[in-house]
Amino acid sequence: RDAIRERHADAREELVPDDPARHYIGGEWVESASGETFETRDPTTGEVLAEAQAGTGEDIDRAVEAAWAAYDSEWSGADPTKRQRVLTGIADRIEEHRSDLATLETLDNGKPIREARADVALVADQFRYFAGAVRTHGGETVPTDDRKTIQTIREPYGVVGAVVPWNFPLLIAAWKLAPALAAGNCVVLKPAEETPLSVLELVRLVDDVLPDGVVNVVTGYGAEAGAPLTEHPEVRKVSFTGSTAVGREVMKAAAENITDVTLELGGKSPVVVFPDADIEQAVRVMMLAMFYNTGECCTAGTRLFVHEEVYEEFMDAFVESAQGLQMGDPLSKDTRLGPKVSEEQVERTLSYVEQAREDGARVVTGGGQPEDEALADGCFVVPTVIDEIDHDSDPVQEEIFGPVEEVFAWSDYDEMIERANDVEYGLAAGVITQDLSKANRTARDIEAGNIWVNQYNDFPAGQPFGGYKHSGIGREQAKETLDHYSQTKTINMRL
Ligand code: TXE
Repeated sequence: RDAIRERHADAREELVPDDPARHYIGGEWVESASGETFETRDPTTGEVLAEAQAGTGEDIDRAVEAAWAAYDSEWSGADPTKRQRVLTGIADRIEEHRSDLATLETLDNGKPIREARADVALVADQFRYFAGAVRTHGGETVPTDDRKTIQTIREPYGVVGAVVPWNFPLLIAAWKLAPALAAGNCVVLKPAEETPLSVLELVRLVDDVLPDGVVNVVTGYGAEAGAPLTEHPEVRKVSFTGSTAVGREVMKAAAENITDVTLELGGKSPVVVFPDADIEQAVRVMMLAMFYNTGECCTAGTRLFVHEEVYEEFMDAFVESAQGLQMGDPLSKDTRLGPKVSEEQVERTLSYVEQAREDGARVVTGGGQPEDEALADGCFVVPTVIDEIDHDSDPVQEEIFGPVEEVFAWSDYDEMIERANDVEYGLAAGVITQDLSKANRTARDIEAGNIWVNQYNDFPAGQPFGGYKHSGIGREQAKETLDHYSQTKTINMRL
């Protein structure tokens, strides 16, 4: 316990020099108009990492104004080659500082360092991808008679408001910043109150690469800083990742302002294991599908449908693997499962497990916090597997967002598919089988925006990502994303 505390204190001292952290508006580091701050904590030790500015509508107004000023004076006139150079410059800077960025992410969020490193590599690649894509993003000419010419061009919206959550603080910020900037917009971004530090570090690192005001970061709570941004009449495009409940509010506000929205919301994704699956491979895939990022993935494969012929064999191997998962200090490179992001999230996860127990479900393994004294300060929840659970119950229908797998045996394909689709969400799904015809059929039968076959949680830039049903609107991290951050202008010219 002392060794973990000491290691985190050292990393904090090295990487969090600015305390309190400030908003980044118009290229300057400024305090909140209200003078208020809030604490962000290290979920491994419970210690305060830093104070950050508690932003309000006044700070958001200032940031939106700075973003418009940058747009009008400079960024709207930046041709694609300039935007490409800036985005490439950001990617270079991220790669130069990848180790520090990953460590900071692990301190603030609690994710294992090996996963934080993987995130940072994807963050850099996201900027590189859009640096390239921006050179191909144009309009079209429309066939017409020879006395006129009709062409379309893509123009930016101007100022984009982006709100990001705490589970992938830097990566989800990049999913919004890179395409928004590539398409020619300026951005005001609000990180989650649980994890404001890595995005602030990112903008500090690229301060000399980005013209002032092109990216602005205002920290603070959802109601005080998030809502004024997503409701702002001068914000022309809103991009939000978070809970479905807040997504609904964001969309209502967008309706008032007639603003385009990209929403990436919750999930309760099914994974189907067919009887011909290679069991070892199925277990490997499920460890990634369920326990990656401590289960704090909107895509997590939380409802597992295993064919009854292989149910016992699979469960024995899966439970053994779950029990063997290396839980511990996320700064250690051997750790596979870190703490959850906050006490509040621990309570939320465990209350769902408790409800499942009360409803008569079987908790096959886990279901609580670790007994290991060394982890007593942290927000840890042990890997949990539940079966014999009612598919209509809340713990199955709602997003738990922790390391909790719910397993169902199936024998009839149509019944299984009906159940797999019987939730409000439709973000992702997995299929594990040796038979590609079955994989293809299941991929088509499941209502979800992203299907992985014989793998899971693979996110190369260029692959569209987004949800069906209540999981969201729009697609991120792909070429079509540039369309979501720009609008079509048609020019019909008589010659
Ligand atoms: O989410 P919120 P919370 C799910 C997951 C989790 C649950 C609650 O199930 O357990 O949501 O987490 C900002 N206007 N996901 O409470 O509140 C907020 O400050 C504008 C899934 O953290 O949705 C933060 O920056 N913004 C998800 C962001 O929204 C508002 C990831 C997300 O917070 C706001 C996170 C408002 N009225 C949680 N209220 C995923 N899809 O990956 C809050 N915010």
